[in-house]
Amino acid sequence: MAIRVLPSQIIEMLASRRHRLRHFLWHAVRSAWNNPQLTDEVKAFIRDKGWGPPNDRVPLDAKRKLILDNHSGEDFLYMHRQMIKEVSELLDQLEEQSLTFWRSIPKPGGHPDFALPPAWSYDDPSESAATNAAMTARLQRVKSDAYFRDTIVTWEAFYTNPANLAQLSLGALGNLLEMTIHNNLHMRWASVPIGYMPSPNFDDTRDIDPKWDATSYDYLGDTNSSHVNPIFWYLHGWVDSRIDRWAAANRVSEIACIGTWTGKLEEGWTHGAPEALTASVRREAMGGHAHGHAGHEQDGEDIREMEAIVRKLGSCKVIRNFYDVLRDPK
Ligand SMILES: [Cu+2]
Repeated sequence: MAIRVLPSQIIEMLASRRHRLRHFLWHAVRSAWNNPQLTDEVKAFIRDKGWGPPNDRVPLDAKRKLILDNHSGEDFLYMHRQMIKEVSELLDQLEEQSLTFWRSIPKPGGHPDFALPPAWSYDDPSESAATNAAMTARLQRVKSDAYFRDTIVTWEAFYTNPANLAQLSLGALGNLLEMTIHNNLHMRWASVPIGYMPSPNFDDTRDIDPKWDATSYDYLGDTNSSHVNPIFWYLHGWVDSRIDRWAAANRVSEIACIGTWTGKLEEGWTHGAPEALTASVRREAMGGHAHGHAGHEQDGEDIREMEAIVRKLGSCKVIRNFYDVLRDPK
């Protein structure tokens, strides 16, 4: 069995600027929301554009400590479950084989499809030599066999054991999963990026270069591109199946989430339908115009507004991404 590559229509949908920005902003707004550097003016702008998290429900407090009792971890699990549902429905529609998930995290030297891409060295001129060296060392560590043996195996066992799951609310589980094993798995399976968009120092006036919309930009370390990468779906399938294990451990037959935030919904959709994420992209991808429409797909008021929010976040320097697990905690 080779690694599952999604049909081109679905890849194009996932790689569209609209879908990229939705995933990027959903993560970026949550991560930045309580950051003291995010100004009230920018928060008001984000709210005004329909991208404010309901009840300010986000995973981190102003000191970047995890909040485990506000249901924001449910948002994390719910939103990604919607993404999985959306892709699954499209695969059905195309009469293609369904998504396959990791039942357990692939071992070093295990299945060749999941062999780790090698680490790379950081040489970012805007960072000090010490920071570059520290990030390089951390990346090597996350990709090492020892990291699997000492850290991943421990986390995986913890998040699988019903006795532990029975002691956690679903929201606590979601936030813990996201900030521990999930972020690090993204970096463990990441390949050397061609760069990433937008940088934390994204300047206020520049447009987003169309090169970041290419289907080849599928860097797992950036929320703008990670979901274009086939590994994303294996990894998130593993995360998603923790929901059902949690429900079984807690004898919950129907999960009632309070955290169901998926970002600003598309016109005319209410939450709960995966189409609410990307109805218009889906129409284009599946409507038989799968080729050569990159230009017109990039039009649209919603895209302009999302880009404007990205710039505002960038101007406050509050954008964090998966690769930030390699930085010094700030
Ligand atoms: Cu995500």
